[in-house]
Amino acid sequence: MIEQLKEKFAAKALPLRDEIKALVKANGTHVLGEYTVANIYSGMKGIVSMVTETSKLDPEEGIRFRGYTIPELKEKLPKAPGGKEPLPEGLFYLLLLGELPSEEDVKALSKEFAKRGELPASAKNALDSLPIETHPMTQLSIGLLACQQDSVFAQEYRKGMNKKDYWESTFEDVINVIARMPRIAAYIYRRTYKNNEHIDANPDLDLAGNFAHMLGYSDDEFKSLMRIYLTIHADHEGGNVSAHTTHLVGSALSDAYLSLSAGLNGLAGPLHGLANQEVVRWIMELKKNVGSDPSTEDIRKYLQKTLDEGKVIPGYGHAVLRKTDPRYMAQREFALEYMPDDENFKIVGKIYDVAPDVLRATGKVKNPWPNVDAHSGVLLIHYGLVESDFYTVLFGVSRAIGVLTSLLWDRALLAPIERPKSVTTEWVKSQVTQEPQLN
Ligand code: HAX
Repeated sequence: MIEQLKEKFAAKALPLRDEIKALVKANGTHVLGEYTVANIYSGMKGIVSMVTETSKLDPEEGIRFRGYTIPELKEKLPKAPGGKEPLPEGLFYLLLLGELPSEEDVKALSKEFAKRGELPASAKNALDSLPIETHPMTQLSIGLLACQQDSVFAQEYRKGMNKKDYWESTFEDVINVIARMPRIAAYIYRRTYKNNEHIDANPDLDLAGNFAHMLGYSDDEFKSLMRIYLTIHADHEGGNVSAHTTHLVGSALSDAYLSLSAGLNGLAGPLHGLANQEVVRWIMELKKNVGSDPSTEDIRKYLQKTLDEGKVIPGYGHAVLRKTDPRYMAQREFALEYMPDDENFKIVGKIYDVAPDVLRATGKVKNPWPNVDAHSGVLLIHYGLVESDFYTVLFGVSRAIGVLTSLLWDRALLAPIERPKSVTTEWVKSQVTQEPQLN
């Protein structure tokens, strides 16, 4: 199956390489936009500066994966027998080829991931050598790097491969890394929180089901949660920190292991993926202060206190989105179906009732609505996964699917090394024409 997938990918990606060449030749001077002094001092937001084929984010509507919204994915992607949630293998197929997979395609992918997931001893040894209090995201990055000696791309590059063939060895790396990420993550979870008692993979399960199993959760609902979780966190177009970092590092022809590890280090920041951990810590602090059934007024005061202390409200705001994140809504729907009376879910709902007003009142927050991270933690707690320091690792396992698919497209399209121009403030000042001051 994997050979067929490779052929299908080549049939889609390689002609696009020539198309892009022709597009740039014919339209290379076409102006797409302008940027301002404010743009370069605000994290380059709003500057169109890169191409990502797999997904696109609209500020009002949210993410579309190859043109499909999350509700459409839930309807159209294959599911596990008896399950309602899409399988992340299906999303990988969609991101890779731009077309929906059949049940058979997804089953074959599940098998392939199960076959390729085995970790080298180097990864387990590297993880075992770390102090147990090492943050799970640091462990994830190190565990992945400790597999890097297996990179097919790095080995072929050393032998002197033709640049036209870069994508083929990257294809192997991408499948291998996606297969290994849940195993690295489960290894970290069991060594850190479960007395180093590991659980063997079950090759008959799908990627997310097997992940739940290796973490030590046999509940079918938890498996469903992992399936939707790994699907919706996978991709969010190219400019977010984890995707952009993976792409940037990959542009130096660093292999998939090195590039993703760098991306994961970005995901580990509290303004990005670590926000899911921070949200739960914030909710637990709130409960400690005002009890487990806080009123909306209690919550309003606690939100204000957080802002007054010069901190951010985790799980709220976004650099691009200007509406409630559809990934938040997908998780809310899951909660409404499976755990409507959960105490923490109710608190998340109450925060949603008041936080946007509190944030709007600051007069500066551009998006007062919740993002993906506002919701994920309480779902995990419900099923007993209470170790919040581990939450961003789950995000990382999912994010690998999106950013590595993009890395593969970069290789196929022969994306160049990325090297934006930087300037000094002295230079900016010299460019700004000062109006004569009137006295
Ligand atoms: N709480 C308090 N202040 C906030 C805020 C929030 N949730 N969101 C934005 N602001 C503040 C900014 O810190 C900034 O303040 P200063 O002018 O004093 O620097 C101001 O409002 C304007 O910021 P913005 O333009 O609205 O937002 P940015 O694009 O700069 O930042 C962030 C986007 C997501 C980083 C921001 O909203 C934030 O810090 N949110 C909380 C952390 C979080 O939830 N991160 C996860 C985001 C989604 C994601 O990547 N998931 O992985």
